[in-house]
Amino acid sequence: MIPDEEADIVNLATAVARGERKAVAQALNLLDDQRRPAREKASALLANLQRTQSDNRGQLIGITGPPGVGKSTLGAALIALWRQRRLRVGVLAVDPSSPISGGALMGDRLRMKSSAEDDGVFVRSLSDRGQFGGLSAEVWPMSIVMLAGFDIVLIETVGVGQREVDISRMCDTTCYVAQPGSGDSVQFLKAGILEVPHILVVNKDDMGAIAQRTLAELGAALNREHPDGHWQVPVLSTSATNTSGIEALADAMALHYQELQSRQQLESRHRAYQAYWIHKRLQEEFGRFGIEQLGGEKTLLAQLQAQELNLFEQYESLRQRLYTRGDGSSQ
Ligand SMILES: Nc1nc2c(ncn2[C@@H]2O[C@H](COP(=O)(O)OP(=O)(O)O)[C@@H](O)[C@H]2O)c(=O)[nH]1
Ligand SMILES: [Mg+2]
Repeated sequence: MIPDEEADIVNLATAVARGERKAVAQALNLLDDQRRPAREKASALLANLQRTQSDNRGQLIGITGPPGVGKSTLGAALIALWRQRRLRVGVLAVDPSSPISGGALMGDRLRMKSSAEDDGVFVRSLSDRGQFGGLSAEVWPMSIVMLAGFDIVLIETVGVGQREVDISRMCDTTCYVAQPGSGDSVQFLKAGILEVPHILVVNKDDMGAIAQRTLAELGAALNREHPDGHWQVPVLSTSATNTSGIEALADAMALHYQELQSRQQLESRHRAYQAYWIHKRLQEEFGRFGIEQLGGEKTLLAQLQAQELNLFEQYESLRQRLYTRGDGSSQ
């Protein structure tokens, strides 16, 4: 890059870190641009943000669960509460059927300006491109940008099974939302198909007894100690439409973040998300064979987590290694 462009990137990073909407939008568009000069700029931007914003990180929250369970409605209710608490929120909406949208945030009931006017909320919809376990491949790079500019970054994904695993490997706090009367969640948790979330929510509490029963079943099915350690998984009940239980949910999320902070786990977790992201991209591009060429998944992840290089640099240098071996493109 020429010096002028470097200065532009520094300015852009500074404006993103201040949460300026135009800058955030511009940065996200840059990440979407696959042309080579844009890739270089995006790489420089991410490197700058990761270098300068490491102490100033927002909380990355994943909200997941089956379609129709109320994730988007719950997200909107949480956002309204977070805004009352003066927290600035970025949203990466991956669910194409019912994304957390500006529309969901409007209405006098919530006594807030629409997200289009509210400077403290920024919503970006992402396509679910089928790959990446239901998470769009842009999710992690975009999270880096959003985390620099907002106190909370919320990601909504749909699905049951593998997708929860993916989101839990790229979020600080994972919240699984279950449907009253559906035994699936209980079964999946018991069978180990569902990665244990940090917070479990039974939504639609307004449905009454059936919601209470599911709450009890989930509470009983779950070993409350999270596999990460040092965290008891709360099983909460909410009604997103009646906005009940939202404060307790937001408090549990904040508590989990404090826990991660006090144990100084954010930095290492973020390195792990990044390693995982690079590994997934390489696997998509070069297949299992490519990963084996790089020493196998375990070795690769360990190496990536130990490195100081920035996201795209790490990714590109590994791609180059596979291409120059001449055996990467065969998959
Ligand atoms: N009764 C009831 N309905 C809800 C609640 N939360 C969401 N819904 C409804 O469930 C449907 C699906 O909600 P949505 O947020 O789009 O679910 P998502 O697919 O998980 O994002 C909508 O019709 C909502 O109005 C709730 O707490 N109680
Ligand atoms: Mg939705």
